[in-house]
Amino acid sequence: MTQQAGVFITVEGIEGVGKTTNMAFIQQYLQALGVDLTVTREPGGTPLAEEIRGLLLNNRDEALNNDAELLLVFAARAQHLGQLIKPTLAQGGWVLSDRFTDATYAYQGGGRELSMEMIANLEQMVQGDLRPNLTLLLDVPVEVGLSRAGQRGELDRFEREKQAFFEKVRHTYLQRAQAEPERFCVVDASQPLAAVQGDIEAALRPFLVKQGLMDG
Ligand code: T5A
Repeated sequence: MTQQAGVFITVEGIEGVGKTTNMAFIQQYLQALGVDLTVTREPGGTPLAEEIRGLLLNNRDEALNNDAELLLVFAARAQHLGQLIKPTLAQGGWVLSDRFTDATYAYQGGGRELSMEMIANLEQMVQGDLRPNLTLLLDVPVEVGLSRAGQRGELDRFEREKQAFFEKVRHTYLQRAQAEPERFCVVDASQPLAAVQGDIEAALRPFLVKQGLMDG
């Protein structure tokens, strides 16, 4: 692990899995325990990184080259890390982020089929040894996620991708969770919201015990 003093938690999953909904729940849960929490998201999290988010998500006539997409994701991340994540962790704060680099492996690596090795090199360059301490992967079948996301009006550039793209994204997420069980907790997010939040709480508890915030 890195020499960070704080704690870094990320929430991941395909479109419509319920990240935004459950981020609010996790935030309330942690703050009730007295955690000094900064909530953020990727791509984005700072004004400049949010501008890059616009470049990545907005629909336009000119197609975005896959390598350009990957570099924009990491450009936004470098800014986010430098301005917000690293300073917060260095001061002992906790950071809760809606997506981080697992999304790059899943979308650009799995979905776009870019080289995982190239992504790992960029990850090392931009992050050094910094990795999340805990990653909650909310998992639903692709058709469930897309149907939830589709109810919100106009689709962004990623949401316009076909089901096969999201199957590859989901598969890559699950592979990564299997490869790093000590960091990932996979939650079945196809259940009713109360059950999902019960499982999130159950996944957080042992982590919070280890952090000394709860009794075992
Ligand atoms: N991206 C990002 C990359 O390609 N590479 C990267 O490295 C990074 C960081 C970001 C996009 O950028 C890409 C991936 C993404 O395409 P985003 O806004 O973060 O976009 O992600 P989205 O997945 O588009 O966010 P969504 O808002 O679509 O999904 P959420 O947040 O997972 O879902 P949420 O909470 O809005 O819920 C969707 C609907 O489902 C309902 C909610 O009420 C809501 O209506 N819902 C449930 N309904 C029934 N049962 C439940 N358990 C429910 N949970 C939620």
